[in-house]
Amino acid sequence: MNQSFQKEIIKAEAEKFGFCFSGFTDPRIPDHYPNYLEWIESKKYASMSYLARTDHIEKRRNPLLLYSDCRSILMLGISIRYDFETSLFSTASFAHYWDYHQQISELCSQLLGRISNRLNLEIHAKICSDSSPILERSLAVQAGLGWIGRNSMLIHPKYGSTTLLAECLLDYEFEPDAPFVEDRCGKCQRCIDSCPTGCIDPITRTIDAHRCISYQTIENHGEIDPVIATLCHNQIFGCDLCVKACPWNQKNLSNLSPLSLHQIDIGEMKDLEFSDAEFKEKYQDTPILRIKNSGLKRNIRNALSNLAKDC
Ligand code: B12
Repeated sequence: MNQSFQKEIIKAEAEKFGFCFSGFTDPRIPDHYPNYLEWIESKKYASMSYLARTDHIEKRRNPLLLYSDCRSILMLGISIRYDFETSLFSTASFAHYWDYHQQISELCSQLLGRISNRLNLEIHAKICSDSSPILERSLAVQAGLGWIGRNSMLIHPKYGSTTLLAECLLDYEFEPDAPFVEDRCGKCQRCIDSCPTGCIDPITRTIDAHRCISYQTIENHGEIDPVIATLCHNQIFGCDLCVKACPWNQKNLSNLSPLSLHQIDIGEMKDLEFSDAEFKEKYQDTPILRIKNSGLKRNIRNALSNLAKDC
């Protein structure tokens, strides 16, 4: 069986597992690694100091340090909805699913088992999805899956940027796909206009985490700067404003591939009285667990105070 036929089989199988797009790249120094270094040097990572750790920086430059047997990389995308009803509070789309890290990793290992069977090859892999020091968006561009929008999201021409990325570092060499070279943002500035804190730098296509609502409500474990806190309005976990504003996400959601991530009903989150044990019980295996009881309470109080100002 020739390589391109094998790759077609893998892509078709990936689709059956719910991945809406897939492509191949190789473990060379990522084409846009210098952009990462520039971002780190300009300290836009705020308190996420793990991003600037020397060993992490090295791994981002050289995927072989993550998995020394890696010969090629299968990049995958899975679409998530963004049309969840906003109740009193607003939460990022991915919070409406059980922890995606676990779900995607499980789907990837099932997919790899299926591929090994169909191709009659024993393929070993390291699976990553937002869990490892690897430049996921850069690799996705390299694998031909889309371009980087002004808001720094990977935008796929059909599925937009309401997607999560994953990659399987394979110990088998598949020929890389051609990179995506176009920039289809044109003159559009809608993501920039949509961001209340102005955290998007349209020139470098990066985010200044200090001012990003997603960072403030999920990754900042301390106090939120009072000016930014007001701009967070009713957002209590993550932010999709720049994603929702993007014209590439305005298509009919029924066009999307069958979703394979399991949703949860998070309900109205008025958990101000919760003990740590109650919080843990309610949010076990959900993305919300990351911000702990104290983080959720901080965000709810902030949102209530902002909503009160509206009245
Ligand atoms: C740290 C982090 C954050 C930080 C910082 C975000 C940022 N934009 O840098 C915070 C907490 C703010 C965050 C927020 C969100 N995140 Co986040 N995050 C990450 C993480 C762990 C690292 C990103 C990083 O390295 N940033 C530094 C910048 C410089 O690197 P970069 O974004 O990868 O950018 C590269 C490309 O732009 C590339 N590049 C490639 N081609 C080109 C072309 C040109 C012209 C240019 C200029 C650049 C360029 O150069 C850069 C360096 O290689 C990744 C997972 C991972 N391991 O990659 C997820 C990841 C980027 N996040 C993701 C998601 C879903 C989100 C949120 C939507 C969650 C939410 N709803 O709240 C928001 C979106 C905010 C935004 N507009 O980016 C997804 C993005 C999927 C996608 N389709 O793009 C990822 C890939 C996780 C995943 N596995 O799905 N995130």
